[in-house]
Formats: sequence, C-alpha cells, structure tokens
Amino acid sequence: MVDRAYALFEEQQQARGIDLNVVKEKLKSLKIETPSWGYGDSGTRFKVFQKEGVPRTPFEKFEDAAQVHAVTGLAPSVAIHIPWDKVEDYGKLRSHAESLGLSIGAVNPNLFQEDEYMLGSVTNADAKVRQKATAHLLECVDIAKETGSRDLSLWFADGTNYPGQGHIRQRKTWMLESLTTMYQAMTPEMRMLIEYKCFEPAFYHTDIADWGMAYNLAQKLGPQAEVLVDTGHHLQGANIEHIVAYLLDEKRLGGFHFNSRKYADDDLIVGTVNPYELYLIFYQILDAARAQDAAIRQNVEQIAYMIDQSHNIEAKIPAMLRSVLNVQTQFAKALLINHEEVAEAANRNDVLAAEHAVRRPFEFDVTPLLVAIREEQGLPADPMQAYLNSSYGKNILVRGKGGASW
Ligand code: LRH
Ligand code: MN
Ligand code: MN
Repeated sequence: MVDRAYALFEEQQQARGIDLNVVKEKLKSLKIETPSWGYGDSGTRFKVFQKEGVPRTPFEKFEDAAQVHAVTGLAPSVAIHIPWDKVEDYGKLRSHAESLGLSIGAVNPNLFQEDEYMLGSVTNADAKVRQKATAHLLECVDIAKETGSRDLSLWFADGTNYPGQGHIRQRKTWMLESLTTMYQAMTPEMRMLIEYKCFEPAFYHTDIADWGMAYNLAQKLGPQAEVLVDTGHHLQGANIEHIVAYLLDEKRLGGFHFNSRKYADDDLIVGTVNPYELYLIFYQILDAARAQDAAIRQNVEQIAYMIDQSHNIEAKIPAMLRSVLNVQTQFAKALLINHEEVAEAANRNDVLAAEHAVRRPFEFDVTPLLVAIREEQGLPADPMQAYLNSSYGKNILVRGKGGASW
C-alpha cells in the first residue's frame, strides 16, 4: 500500500523535474536540537502546571530527549541552560548524553532569573552586577569546553520599562564590552549566537531588540559571532524569511529557535500556527544553498536548527516529537520546490506563475516520502504512534510531580 503511494508520489515529482533520491539524502541529513527546558515544567506568567513524570534532573531530561531521537532519528543533540542544568560534573553529563546516543548542544547562559538582574545584567548601571553577569558568560565558555559544545547561545532580558530608566547608548557600550570579553575567551571552534527579541520582559526598550542590532554586534565582535533567529521574537507581520535571506547573504545566520506564535512570544509547538512561514524559511535556506558564493553555501551548512518551546498544557515528550516532525514535514515540502521554475517565472515577470511555483509543493502530501526515508533508516513509519505505544510515558510516572521547572 505504502509502496504504491510512494510510486505515485515519485511519478508526480519526476514529472515536475524533482529527483527524489537527492531529496531523500537531504532529508536524512536534517538534524534538530531540542532544548532541555522543553522537557521540564514551564508555563505562562499566570501558572506553571506541574505534570507527573517530568524529569527531576538534567540527566533525566537527556533520557527523555533520547526518546525523541530514538523514534525520529532527527534530534541527536540537546541544548542546556545554565543554571537550570547546573551539575557538579559536566563531564559526567556529557558521558550520560553519549551513552544515550546524544550530544550536548548549545550552552545557554541565563542572566534573567536572579534578583540582581532586575534592572539589567551586562547593561546594569551597577558595575558589580555587570561584572557578575560577564563572569557567568565566561563560566559558560568553560562549561562549553567540558561539554564539547560548539555554540554559545545568548539571549538577554536586558531592557527598560520607562523612558529615562536607563541610558540606551551607554547600555549599548556595556553590552559590547561584555560580549567582547566573552568572545575573546572562546576557542576558535566556538560560535557565539546572538538572539534578539522585540520586547518582554522589558516593555519600553530591549537592548538587543531586533536582528539588525544582533547583526551589528556580531559584525563588531568578529566572524565567530552570528545571529540567532527565534521565530517568536518579532513584531506582528515581520517577514522572517526575508531576515533569513538577508543574514544568509551576509553569512551571519547562526541558527534558529523554532516555535509557533499567534500573538507574541507564545512558545507554541512549531508548525502548528503558521506552517507556511516555516516552509518559506526553508525555501530561502534552500535557495541560498544554491548560491554561487561558496561562503553563503557554507553558512547554510552551519545553521543550527534548534527548538525553543515552553510546553505549558501539553505532555512534554509528545509535544517535542510533534515539533521535530513538523519541522521535518515543512523541510520535506520545501525540498520539492523547483528553483529553476521559480526563477524562470520571476525573470519573465510572471508574478502568478512564480508564486504558484513556490506554493505548489506546500500543498503536496509528503507522507509517502517520509515513510520511505524512515523505512530506509530503520525508523518507525509513524514515530508519534511508536512512542505512544511504548511504555516509556507510563514508566516515568514514578518520578511523580514537582520535577524540574524554570
Ligand atoms: C527568550 C528565549 C531565550 C531563552 C529561552 C528560555 O524568550 O527565547 O532563548 O533562553 O526563551
Ligand atoms: Mn529563544
Ligand atoms: Mn523566546
């Protein structure tokens, strides 16, 4: 049955000039990092619901993450957040991850949960607070050495609620000073990914509010600094795929924090609210993968695809499975775009034909393709069902309630 569906699908794609063997290889190379904090209890400012079976330690978070990778083959690394994932011995955490077939991914310093940071961390008017914040950034560089992580992923809650509360230009200088100290401590293999966010928790101004500010910092710091695009961190209507194309052309796209939103930084499961946006992001990436400039193509190869979600009402492991599978589905669809067809229509100034060439693959059902690659990789054809059929979700209930939370 499946074979017939695949044969039909292949015939349809061949007629459009798409070679499914190439598509399959690219699909198999997709890797998506999941966040340790996505396995713990998290929520909104109104309530964090405590779920039964939530990991109690960073070690247990990795055990849950291993389940996501086992049935999808898509999620071999896990990002950590310090101090949420603080442990005595990071070498031990690394060995634990490796014993589960995982690696430790991006190290995320946390400069937003201590009382001292209420009025800013690296941009605080108090020099002692700035020094403490910078020391934490340096501690995270050391942790990354122990965990074998390439990426240090930076997000600052720094900002103000009222005009005059802080001196915007002075704070910009302090931000650069602190990041420069951190940059100099990094090994040549490391990358600093600078994340921006338009607002929240600060509501008047945020020190790194948009991609342009992050890009400017990255340029000043040097080639190991790049921009991190969190899909939830833009004002309504922002054209994220345009930002992606622009940063790729500048060879400064470090990676993504994928999630979905309807209103603000809602941190919902990626691909649930606006799958077409995700598809169009992949369209720009795949277009850049065909660029003449080898440096742009190299940037595409280095993109870190990461999930950043807070599962409030959802069961954590199935929610994470849904996320990585949704990313895989949109990537698969985008791989079916015939770029020559798009270019040919655009060059003729045929607006409707160009739009059609981009949109059409989004409308295909890629299930036969996904089932085919999963079978070739020895993975379950339906990873979600395979997880739900396993006893893992029931077995972890012995952990009880009150596990890790942010
Ligand atoms: C901020 C953010 C950032 C944090 C994470 C928990 O909204 O996106 O990446 O590290 O959430
Ligand atoms: Mn994020
Ligand atoms: Mn966020």
